[in-house]
Amino acid sequence: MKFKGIIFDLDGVICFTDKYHYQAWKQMADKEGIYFDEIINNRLRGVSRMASLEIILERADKAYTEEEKEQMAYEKNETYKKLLYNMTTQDLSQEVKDTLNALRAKGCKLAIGSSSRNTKLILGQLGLADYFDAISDGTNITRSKPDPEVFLKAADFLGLQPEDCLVVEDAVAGIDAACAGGFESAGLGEAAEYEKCTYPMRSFGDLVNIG
Ligand code: B16
Ligand code: MG
Repeated sequence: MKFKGIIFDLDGVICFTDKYHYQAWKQMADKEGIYFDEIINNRLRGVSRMASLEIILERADKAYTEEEKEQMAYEKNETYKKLLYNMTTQDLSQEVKDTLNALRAKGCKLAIGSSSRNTKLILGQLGLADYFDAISDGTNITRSKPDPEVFLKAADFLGLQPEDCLVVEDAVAGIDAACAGGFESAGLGEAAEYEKCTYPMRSFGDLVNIG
């Protein structure tokens, strides 16, 4: 493996919290009478909470104050957290578990690079609270993907340079962030179709064959 470190996005890569984000945003949008569907939801992948709200509000027929927006984002997050509490170690797939362990056995340092402010809660639910060598998430950044800040911090926390780290992402915004930071990337789902992705993958387990 040519990489000394691997930085994993969380939602859409390690686990599938996207369905909970959708349900929680949908509840908020329905309450406000704002049209929201799965296609709009796809645009929220990797995007921060407030930036996600702005995308949803593109379909609103009234303007909201900053205070109202804060309240809406707060309510969405309360709904989302209730859904997260139902997650268990069963929500971590055997493929992800085995691949992480195999990469670690090859000597790679493993980090999380997620936009989510709920990263530690999610990792705890999955039984991964103490697994990673570093965690860079929504709580330690000021600029969200496609800005590279979350990955640059992750590399820094690992004590590595971007060129020595591989970023694993499911979102186009995340691949753009990796590129902007000078990282090579491995992509799943829509990220695998994106021309800026260095290593398109069909499945998480493909990681062991890279480099
Ligand atoms: P939170 P990732 C991202 O996670 C999600 O893909 C995105 O939909 C969400 O808005 C963002 O986290 C912020 O999440 O509201 O929990 O702070 O893909 O970067 O792991
Ligand atoms: Mg993601």
